[in-house]
This record gives sequence, structure tokens and C-alpha cells, in this order.
Amino acid sequence: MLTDSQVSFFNSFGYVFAPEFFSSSEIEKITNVSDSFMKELREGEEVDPEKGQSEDRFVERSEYLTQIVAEDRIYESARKILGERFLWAGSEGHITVNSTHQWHPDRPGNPDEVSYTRLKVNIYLDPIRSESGCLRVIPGSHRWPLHGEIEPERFHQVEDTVRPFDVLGEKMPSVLLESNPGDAIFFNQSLWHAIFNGWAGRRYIALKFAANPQTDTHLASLKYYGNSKMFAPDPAWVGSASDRIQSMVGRLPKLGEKPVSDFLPIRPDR
Ligand SMILES: O=C(O)CCC(=O)C(=O)O
Repeated sequence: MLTDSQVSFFNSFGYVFAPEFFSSSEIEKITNVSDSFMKELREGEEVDPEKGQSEDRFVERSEYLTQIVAEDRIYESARKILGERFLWAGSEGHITVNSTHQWHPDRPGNPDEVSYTRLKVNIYLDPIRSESGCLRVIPGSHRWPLHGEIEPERFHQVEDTVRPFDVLGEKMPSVLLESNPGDAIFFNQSLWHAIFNGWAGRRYIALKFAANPQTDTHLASLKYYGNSKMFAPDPAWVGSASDRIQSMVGRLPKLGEKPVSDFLPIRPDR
């Protein structure tokens, strides 16, 4: 699991790169399980390189991948970052088409909103380098004032250059997280991140978690960004015998019913 030093790094910079988080035999199994599940979901068809493939509730529907989430390394790392009573916010499996995904935070917002930590763990199943679509991050951009100084108002890079700096996306000061299968990238979803030089067929799994919501804004933000499925967890997890899985999903349906005041998120203008 992440060490205390790695968690401190995450808190200050908004991400932490965990090399060789999984052993080579584990990542081989994760990749095989993921590939065959993706294929099953495509009903055996080849991947359309124009469309790629994106699936949600990805790990929830696999016993092996569920076990990976519930064991110490992921679960305890998430707990160390998010604190007690953290929540499951879903998972994704991707075979990408995008060569570029310009600068954006997944959860932009005002200082109150971004102080609510949402965690994403990306596990890339292919080697990715600076010239082949590695994840780039701007350290510290999960917090104000930096968070709000990049592309103010629209919170997404739309043109070739990033406002208000007039700097090409690829030239933005950032850390390039070159990754090999077995590495894991933990990042705060309010962190500015991007992909350049990607290629169709890059595979990754994303695991999403959220701290226990403390304020109305937190819950409203969770509801706004978490799709409706988040509050109606996968039946396999609702009926899970694992205390850890139960602790992440058990409260979700009730939270989903809780009314929240009108919430005006900063909506990325793409
Ligand atoms: O690796 C990718 O293609 C997308 C990464 C990203 O933007 C994300 O996980 O939010």
C-alpha cells in the first residue's frame, strides 16, 4: 500500500506515481482478465479503432478485479488518502481512441468543491511514454489558487494553447508519468491532467473513490458528477460478503436519496 510519505506527496502535489504496485504475475492476470471481459462485452467483435471501447462498472463485474480493490494495497491506500467512511465512485475499463486529451481536471470547482477529495487510480496496461500518450499532470493544481488560474472560467483547454498563458498544451509545465504495466497512478480528480501523443488501443482501468461527503456542496457535487449508477451499486457488490466492499457501497443508496440544495458547479465549457 502507499506509504505515509507517498500520501503526503499526494496531498501536496495532487498525485502519486506508484511504481511496480502490482507484481508481474498480478498485472499479467489483471490484463488477461480485463482483455477477456472487454472482448465478452464486445460480444467477440474486434475493437473498432475509430470508436475504441469504454465500459463502466468494470471491476465490479469481475471477481478477480473486485478482489484487487478489496485487498490492502488499493483499499488501505484509498483509506489513507480519503479517511474513514470513504465511498466507491465507480470504475472504468478503456481501450482508447484519443491521441490527445487536452488539459482538464475531472472535478473542477471553487475552493470548497475542490477541497472535497475525489481519488482516481489509473492502471495502464501498456507501456506509455512521453511520445506515446503518458498521463501528464500539473503538480499542485488540485488546489486554489493554481487550480483556478489555468483556463479560468471554462476549466478545459479548448484551443492549441492554454489560456491565459498562450502556451502550447504540450509545453505546459508538467510532470510526465511514463508508466509500465504494474505501475499505478493515484491522482486527485481536481488535478489538471492531459494526454498528448496517444494512440488508439491504449488500455487502462480506472478506479474511483470519494471521501465521505461533509457538506451539502460535497454531496451535491458527488451527485452531479457521479452518474446515477453510482448510487445504485452493482448487485454483485451490494450482496458482497466483504466488509470492505460493503463499507464503500452500503451507504450509497441512502445518500442518493438525500436531498441537496441547488448546486451550481463550474461547468467545463468544451
Ligand atoms: O489516459 C487517458 O486516455 C485519459 C486519462 C484521463 O484523462 C483520466 O483518466 O481522467
